[in-house]
Amino acid sequence: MKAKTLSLLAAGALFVVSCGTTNTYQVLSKSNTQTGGTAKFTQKGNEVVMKLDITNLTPGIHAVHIHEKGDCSAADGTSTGGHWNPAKDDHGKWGAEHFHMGDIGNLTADQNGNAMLTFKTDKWCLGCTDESKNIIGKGLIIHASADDFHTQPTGNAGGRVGCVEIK
Ligand SMILES: [Cu+2]
Ligand SMILES: [Zn+2]
Repeated sequence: MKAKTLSLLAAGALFVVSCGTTNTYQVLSKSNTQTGGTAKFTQKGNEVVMKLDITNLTPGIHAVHIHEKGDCSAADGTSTGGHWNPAKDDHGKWGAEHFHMGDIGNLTADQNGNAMLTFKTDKWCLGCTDESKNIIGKGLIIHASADDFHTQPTGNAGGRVGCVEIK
């Protein structure tokens, strides 16, 4: 039984190596913070897996969104624009009746300011021709505060402390 599980895992790993494309980005600090870490995006078949490994956050809950522009040049991150929202829907919680395509949700930083999040969806793609799914050219933002999933159009998530140009 155990050997069978291991061989299945090995087969899965081979599939990832042969069929997955992973883009890894450094998280840029914004708004006079020391936010750092990495964001990895992997296309696996028709799904995108995002793995965030974030450092130097304030302990507690922080919103994570994909914003409409892959431009982290502004010191406060506002150059990324608003939430990526190709369907012109309302802001909300991912999977609820209304949400933006960039409404990933929240992550929690521990007492040392470290946070990890893995997120998987078939509603995104990496570089496909469907612009309602393509996240290349967009910006990932880590916020100072939590997303309340309610306030329009931002979730009242506060300033922008980390930024990634997804390119
Ligand atoms: Cu945001
Ligand atoms: Zn939103």
